[in-house]
Amino acid sequence: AMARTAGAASGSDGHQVNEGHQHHTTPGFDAETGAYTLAPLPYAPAALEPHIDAQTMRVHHGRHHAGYVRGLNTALAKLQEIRTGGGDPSTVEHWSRELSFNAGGHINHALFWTGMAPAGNGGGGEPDGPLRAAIDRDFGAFEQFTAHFKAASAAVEGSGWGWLVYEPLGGRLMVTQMHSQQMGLFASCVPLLGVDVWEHAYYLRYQNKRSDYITAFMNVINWPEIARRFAAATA
Ligand code: MN3
Repeated sequence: AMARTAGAASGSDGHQVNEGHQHHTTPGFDAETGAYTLAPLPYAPAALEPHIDAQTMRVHHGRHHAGYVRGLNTALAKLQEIRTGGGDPSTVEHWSRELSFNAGGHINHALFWTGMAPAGNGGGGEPDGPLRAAIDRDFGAFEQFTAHFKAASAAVEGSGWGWLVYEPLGGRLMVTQMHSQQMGLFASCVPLLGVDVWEHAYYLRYQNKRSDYITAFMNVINWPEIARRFAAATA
């Protein structure tokens, strides 16, 4: 069995709760088996139409995200084999790279699905409360944040993500780019809102029009969930 998270327990809403960790509304780990898991989508695959189409959601979640979960569990198993003398120590670098890429892929997507909700039914609009105040303080205005987030995400070279993150040293929000599934985020930053700009996230409906996809994505952002993540990060 793989290493378990200390203090893991099941929350009253049935979601995984890791005490001391912040993403308690983000399922994707089974404390019973110690394995990372592909949680079901929190809504029907067609629920984000017309902004994100059902076929993209099915393939993206059921094949791409599932692949990262498999890769993450495989990397952990291989590294444990090496620790216990059954594997080849010269492959630690390879499996460490696999761990980084697939753990990134799993966690990014777990945050991505729960960071969205159907437009007009939990998704879209604008944040309020402390998150809104922090956005206004750190970006000047919500509209300026939106323009910055969309531009940064559209301009990611190749495959990657755009993120709104909380940086705890300075206590501020930042927008940053991630390349692949893990490269470019700095240590200690807490990811709050991510948009997947790998082609598999949008190509079926939007082809090469990544900016149109990002504009549509803004209509399905689950701001109450992003505000919960911000509250947890700043607690
Ligand atoms: Mn993806």
